[in-house]
Amino acid sequence: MKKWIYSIVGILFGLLVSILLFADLTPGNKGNNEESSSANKSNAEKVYVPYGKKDDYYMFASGGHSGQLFVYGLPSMRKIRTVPVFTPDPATGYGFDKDTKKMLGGYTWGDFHHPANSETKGDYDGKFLFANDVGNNRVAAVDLKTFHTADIMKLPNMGGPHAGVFVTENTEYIALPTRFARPIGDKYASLDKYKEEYKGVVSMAKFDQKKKKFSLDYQMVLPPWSYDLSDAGKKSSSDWIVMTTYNTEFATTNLEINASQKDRDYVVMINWKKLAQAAKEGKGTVVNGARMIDPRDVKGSIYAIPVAKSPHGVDVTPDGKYFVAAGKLAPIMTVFSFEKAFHAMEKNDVIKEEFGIPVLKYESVMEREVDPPGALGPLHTQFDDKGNAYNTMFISSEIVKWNYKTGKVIDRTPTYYSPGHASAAEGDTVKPDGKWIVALNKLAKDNFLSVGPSHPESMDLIDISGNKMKHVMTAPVDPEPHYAQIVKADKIKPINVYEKDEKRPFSIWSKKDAHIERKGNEVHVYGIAMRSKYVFDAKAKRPDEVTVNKGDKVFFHITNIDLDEDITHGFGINDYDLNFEVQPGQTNTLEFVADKEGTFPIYCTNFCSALHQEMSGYLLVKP
Ligand code: K7E
Ligand code: CUA
Repeated sequence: MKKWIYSIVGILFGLLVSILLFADLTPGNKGNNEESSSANKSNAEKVYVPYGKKDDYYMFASGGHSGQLFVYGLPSMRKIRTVPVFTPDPATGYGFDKDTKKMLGGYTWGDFHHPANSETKGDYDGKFLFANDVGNNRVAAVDLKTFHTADIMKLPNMGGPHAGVFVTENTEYIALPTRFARPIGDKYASLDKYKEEYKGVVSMAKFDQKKKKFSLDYQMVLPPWSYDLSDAGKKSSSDWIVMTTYNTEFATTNLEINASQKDRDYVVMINWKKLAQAAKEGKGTVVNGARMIDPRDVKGSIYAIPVAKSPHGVDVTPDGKYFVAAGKLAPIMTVFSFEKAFHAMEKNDVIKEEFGIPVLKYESVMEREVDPPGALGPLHTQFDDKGNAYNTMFISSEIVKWNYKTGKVIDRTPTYYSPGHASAAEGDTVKPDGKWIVALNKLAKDNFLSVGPSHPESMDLIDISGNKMKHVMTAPVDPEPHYAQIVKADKIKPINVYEKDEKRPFSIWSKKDAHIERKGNEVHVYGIAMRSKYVFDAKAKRPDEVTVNKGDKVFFHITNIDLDEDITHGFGINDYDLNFEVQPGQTNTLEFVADKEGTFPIYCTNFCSALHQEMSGYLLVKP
């Protein structure tokens, strides 16, 4: 496209932004939402899951700046669980008990953007879910057997791993590209030195599924551009990752204007396998314990392709043959061909170098541009099983369905309102289901009963099984489900209880083994929780009493010996600001200093039986 087209598009875009920003979007303006009562009835039937039946899908939605993971059932859209990941959760004691407190590393906030399920051969395998923390540079793994966070790793040298998480085809790597450029090694550098000293970094983490432990294999050092949500190749393109960039202007202030100057930014193609090999051979340098490789030093490992102005997400098609970049500021979707890109690399069809990165000729890699009239602000792309793509349009508040092989626009449906991501059932796999798509909207406006100046976010459930999309329902959701993945329910196989393991450190499995050990000023309580009592010291006059001296370091090692599904016991200490839980068959430790003298009731905080109220004890702290 020519420059003048972009200028016209830019003006139209500006106009529409103002119209949409100041428009009063009352229910009367909801376009085609005046459905007949029979359509409403059939919509209601689609989402009704009668008692005794269960939902067909899990939807794993990131909790945005709550730092947590939200689990929904689909199609009912019922919220089933909040799984704490990056932020303490007093209700379950996450971040209170010893192990999870250590795992959180003192952080009380996280910003979780993009969930990614572990994959085998490009298909969700139902084992783990990975999470990124844009706020404090961390990556987490949630074990889908227990729905507990299994490990968290801090990522050095990063400025907000916003553009991940995504996994390679067999979860060889969990990729986390940065959003903000920063000087490497947590150093000070003036913003005047942005171009020289600041870097964009991609962390390539590995996760050992047996040990449930992360390790940082290597990091890529890239120009200080900003990167948005990226994707890994599939099948014939599985060695590559693709990332969109913005701020190739190197703006350091007022990015709104300064990072939107150029007509073109880039999609970056990186061969992660070549770089992994280079890392293995010890190439690059080690900074903050991380091996850092500059792809420019590894021949043929990095290319850039021009793409329309400030693109947002880039997504690889299920067949692995194409990648689609969404335009954001130039309202087009651009389909690129991997095959053409490989061919252009072979022929060295390079127009210039940018920051030492060879730039492939746009026309040699581009397959087609799709430009639905009036559709504005394309952000992300999802897919179905019939070769169709679905794009969220943030500004025109809709989803556009189009065929990525022909470019033909097939259907459009409004969303309420302003979708960021959408998530299609099995949408990031090699085999999407083509049944549902959920638009994750940033604004709910007038959708629900008002709760004051700030509203929840909203999500639209849309039936995509037919040729035409059918908007089925809208539901409120806690801020902010940024992205979600929808996984077939039968792929997820959670356990019912933690297995009894007599060798587990600090566990005891019988009432009579409950005892207290004192070592200097450390008091270790080896106790049990069961319906409906605690036993801390089997031989004591009052087995549910613990007496310590002020200043003692106290450890409550509690095992829940009720090996019965759903019988979780809580453990709260009145006036000590402490609470944690033990799930069936679990052992957890609470560690604290008894710095307050007095008499403190202990009680079970999680309703567990008719005698739950009686499940209590005392902590006595002597002066
Ligand atoms: Cu998920 Cu830019 Cu945060 Cu889009 S990325 S909305
Ligand atoms: Cu145990 Cu309530």
